Amino acid sequence: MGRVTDTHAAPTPSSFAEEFLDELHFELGVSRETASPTDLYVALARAVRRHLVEGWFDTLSTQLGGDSKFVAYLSAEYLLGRQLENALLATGLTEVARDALDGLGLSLDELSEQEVEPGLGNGGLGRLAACFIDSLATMDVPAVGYGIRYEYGIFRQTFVDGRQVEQADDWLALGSPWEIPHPEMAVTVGFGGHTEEPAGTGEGTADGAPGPDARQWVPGWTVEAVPYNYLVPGYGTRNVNTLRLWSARATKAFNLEIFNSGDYEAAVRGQTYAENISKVLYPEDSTPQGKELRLQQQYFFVAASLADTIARALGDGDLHALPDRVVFQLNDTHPVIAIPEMMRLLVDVHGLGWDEAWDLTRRSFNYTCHTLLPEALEIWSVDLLGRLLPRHLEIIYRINEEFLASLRDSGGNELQVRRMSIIQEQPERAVRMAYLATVGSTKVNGVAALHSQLLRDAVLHDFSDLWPEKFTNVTNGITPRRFVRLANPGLSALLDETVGTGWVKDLDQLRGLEAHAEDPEFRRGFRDVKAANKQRLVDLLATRDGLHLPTDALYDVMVKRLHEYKRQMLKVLHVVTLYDQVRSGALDPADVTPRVVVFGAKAAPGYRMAKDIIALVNAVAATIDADPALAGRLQIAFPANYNVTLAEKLIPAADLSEQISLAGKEASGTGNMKFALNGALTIGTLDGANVEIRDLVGDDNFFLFGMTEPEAEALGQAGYDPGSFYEQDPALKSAIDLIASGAFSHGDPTAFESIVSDLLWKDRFMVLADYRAYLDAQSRVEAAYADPDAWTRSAILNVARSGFFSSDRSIRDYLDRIWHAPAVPARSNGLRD
Ligand code: TH1
Repeated sequence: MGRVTDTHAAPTPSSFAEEFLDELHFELGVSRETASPTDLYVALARAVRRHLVEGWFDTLSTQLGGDSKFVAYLSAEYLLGRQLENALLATGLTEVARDALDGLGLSLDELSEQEVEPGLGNGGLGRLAACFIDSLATMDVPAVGYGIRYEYGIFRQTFVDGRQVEQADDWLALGSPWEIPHPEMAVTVGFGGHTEEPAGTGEGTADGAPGPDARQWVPGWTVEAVPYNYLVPGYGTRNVNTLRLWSARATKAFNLEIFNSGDYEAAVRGQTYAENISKVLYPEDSTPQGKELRLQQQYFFVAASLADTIARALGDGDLHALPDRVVFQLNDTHPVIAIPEMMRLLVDVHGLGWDEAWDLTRRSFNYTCHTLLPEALEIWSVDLLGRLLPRHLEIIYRINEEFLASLRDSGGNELQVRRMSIIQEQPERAVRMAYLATVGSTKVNGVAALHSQLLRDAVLHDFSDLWPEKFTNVTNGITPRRFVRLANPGLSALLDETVGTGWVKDLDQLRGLEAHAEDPEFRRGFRDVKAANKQRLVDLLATRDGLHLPTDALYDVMVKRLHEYKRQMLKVLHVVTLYDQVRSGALDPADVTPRVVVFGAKAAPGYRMAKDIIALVNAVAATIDADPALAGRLQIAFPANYNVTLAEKLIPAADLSEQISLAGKEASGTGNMKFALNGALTIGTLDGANVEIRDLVGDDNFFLFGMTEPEAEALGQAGYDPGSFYEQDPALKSAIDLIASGAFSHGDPTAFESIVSDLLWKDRFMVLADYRAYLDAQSRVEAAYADPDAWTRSAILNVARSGFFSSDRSIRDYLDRIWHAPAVPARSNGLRD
């Protein structure tokens, strides 16, 4: 027997050190002396991964052995963050690994820093998917996450003269120890071509005849989808679930004939085209890029995942059992092409009749909508769809025909029929993917209470009238493992001491903290944790970004994608106003609460206004820094390349959480939850999940401001005139004038003209209308912060009352309201028994 790890015995530092060196020597082929830091990290990751495999096998055999139902989560994005520390936490090996490495003269913390996070998502939607698969694994729910293994994830952001510059995220360059590729299990995915009458000898029905509704799709070209498995360990359970990401590979590696003829370029051209499909994540947040490649990506991963799912759920079993064996969750509209794909599989490939296939499909799918912005609702032109997926377009037409006929039958008028058609006619014929998802699903959910209500009342109003029982809400959540236990070890230790360790799996236990909010000793401990987290952040930003920041200041943090609806501009106007007032002598610098305003934000590369706002933030930061007037009292820190890794350091250090979107625009937000759970107070509008946060933590512990959704809606209807707000508020006028004067652009008044004129003439997200209320709320923040005891009490209550925002609770809601898939704890099967 070779040097097989005996995972039955609990690992010790010395056995773990041996495994680590095994990996380094025999798998990576480097010696301890010549190993680079990356080598050491990779060897460590692989040594840890060994301890997940047995639980993974047990999980697979338990789940596949019985007749349990499983959740297939279809998502174009998974924003995973670093894997090593999470795997150590799940396996309980953190201290063993630390000691083992110490013994070798190495540092666990230093090696952890080598890991490049897999940034396979843009923002909240992708991070939500990552939190959900963590909770599913922790709760022993049979589940597979399906997605795309982008070769390049979300771009790396740098600043050049304060402007965003994007660099490719080659996260795979130094190896990827967490994935297990299975090229032998590749699935062929077709594109293009045409449809025709089926031949009588297809796979078809049992007797080989095609079903009555079948057509034959003859694709014009194909690619292979190669699965890469990622292990998703549950916390405090044997269960290890699977995340299966697909990578595109050319069907014929290259055309040997052409290659031999000497035309090397032509030989690889086809390969390059095919493999481009999983090359890069679309760096758009909230707005879909209407690009052919994006549709290719969507169909690519969906087709592979459905083939995989059906094989897994049914084997050779009965297709009619499908809805009892698997439930698909569509993460926004990106995977909605799965609905016609399922119909194609059932009708064309398996020979079922249309009605039966439609019934099975509808019973198997559910759809989560994550937005309200009209520009974010995906549509695909009939032209493009017909070219890329001709059979799917035929199926969509028939779904629509039957749906519209049923509407007419039940007395729907022609106007209503047109409004609800899955096919829009103007300005071009196109498929409305959200409508297709709604018609083809059992349940449709929004991601926060307000959002779900607005879906019913506005975006999908007709559908909710027709099928009220179809609509439900599942408020988003975040995993306490990553966002408290790992990100905030100081707070975690305090929680363990105070309420026991059960909170990590049962976040409602944080309620037990309330009793301690008045205890001076506990408050001191809590404040010490916050201070230590600030120190940790200050140290990090000094080495990472060369920033010099004080620790004894209010940390006011706004981190999220840069988007006008999120209103980073409102925060900028607040800072500019303070600066302006000090400069003009209206405000004594001694009266300014020492404050560090932290921004973190990536802008979509093609989003001009967002990039201009980034440049403005950096310009204001530099100007304030260079001016002695505010020295040590007000500073902006804008570290580049905000990502999950940085979030884990920033959020625990925050005092104030900025959640200031225009009411009715942010579907949920999830950063808002992370801050509250880490003891920051929120300044926010009644938008998304802010509403629920405020309800839970209490009005006294939340700085509310701004218009409500109906008020904003009414103002828009009445004809919003931002100029009138500018004219009527001298502080606002002066702040905008200061930007327009070139004060932040070396005297160049044109630098931020686009921002200024947009604010004055358009201001789609009503920044100016909420400015005064926001400044007043910031004054309340300052007053509250001046009383450290009261502030700490509020912060403690934020933590104590945020248990609801665990993604475990979200998953419980999905299970109860939508999935009805019972937990199945993995049984030990004994890898080597
Ligand atoms: C985000 C929402 O903006 C955010 O409010 C929510 O908390 C999060 O999803 C999770 O539910 C969205 N991200 C995207 C990304 C794309 C398209 C639509 C949305 S909505 C590409």
